[in-house]
Amino acid sequence: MSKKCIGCGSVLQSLNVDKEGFVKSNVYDKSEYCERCFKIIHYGEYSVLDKKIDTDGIIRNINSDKYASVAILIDSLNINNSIKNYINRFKCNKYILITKRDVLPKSLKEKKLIEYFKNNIYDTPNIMCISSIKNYNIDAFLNKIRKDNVKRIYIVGFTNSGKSTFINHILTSNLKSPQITTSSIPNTTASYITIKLDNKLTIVDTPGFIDTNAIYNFVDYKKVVKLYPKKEIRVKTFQVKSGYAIVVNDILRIENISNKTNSFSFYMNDKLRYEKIKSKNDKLTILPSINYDILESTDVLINGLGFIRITKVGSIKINVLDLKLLSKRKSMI
Ligand SMILES: Nc1nc2c(ncn2[C@@H]2O[C@H](COP(=O)(O)OP(=O)(O)OP(=O)(O)O)[C@@H](O)[C@H]2O)c(=O)[nH]1
Ligand SMILES: [Mg+2]
Repeated sequence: MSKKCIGCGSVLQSLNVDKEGFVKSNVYDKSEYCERCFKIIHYGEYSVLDKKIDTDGIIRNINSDKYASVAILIDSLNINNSIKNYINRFKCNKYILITKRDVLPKSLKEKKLIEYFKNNIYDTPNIMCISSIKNYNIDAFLNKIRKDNVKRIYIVGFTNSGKSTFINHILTSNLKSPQITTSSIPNTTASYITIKLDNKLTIVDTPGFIDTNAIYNFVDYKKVVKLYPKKEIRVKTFQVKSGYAIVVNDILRIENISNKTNSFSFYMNDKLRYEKIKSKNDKLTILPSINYDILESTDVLINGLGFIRITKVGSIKINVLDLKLLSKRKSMI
């Protein structure tokens, strides 16, 4: 049987340095990890996998496995309306896990978040918030699926939703060594990684789905690593008068184009550069733009970065790297 990298699931090979699973032939026998994983783990050196993830194939495989249940992991900063279609594609027993609870402000009550999800995205009793980093609800989830007699659980979700980190924490909590490679660049996991936790339960890590609307499609990977918040967000709120705008790094400009003051709260990395400018300043106006009429308290999502809560009725203009990054939802908070 071919040997697999325990970090990303690729079949180890020494023939093509540019393909997944490469290890030098002289270390093949003793290697557990491919060279790409080794470099991520030991040197924080990232390279992007040269492979197209077959999303349809993964969903088909899972749907044809009669023992399958799925845990669908959704990044708490990226709860958008399109998730529903994706959840509906899985036909087996499903659990929804909203990940990275630790980055959202503690003041946002979990009950409220879950109610919001049920009412606006997908209604199910099998839903939980988790934080792998804070070891929050990991055991509660395991207890729940054991009680439900789940035999094989596939951990699925978009890339970077935190699947492999979650499994590593399950391993640690079961006194096993965390082995899977994790990183904030897309497609860290390359193939299925099947881990028999014990005689009753098998966990399968899967390659994350690529979201063609997410920020990593439009920014250099080295920069992407720095954009996502690493810990609890300190929300930045600006009172923005008519004729003023807020610029965030070289990514986004949001302008108040109505005649009343509005309030913009940024639920994204507070280490980014936020700057209030007058509308006549043409910073970032070169980027594509869209106008939104705000009719109720609204969140504008920037896919992969977070969201901006706009509390008052009015009109805004947004310039952004690519309009595909943007979506709107009724305010979650
Ligand atoms: N703050 C926080 N960050 C997390 C948490 N879980 C994962 N991350 C971070 O999110 C990034 C992606 O984590 P991974 O576990 O590699 O994500 P994945 O879903 O396995 O990604 P792919 O393998 O590419 O599909 C990493 O930088 C993790 O450190 C969490 O609970 N809280
Ligand atoms: Mg992974």
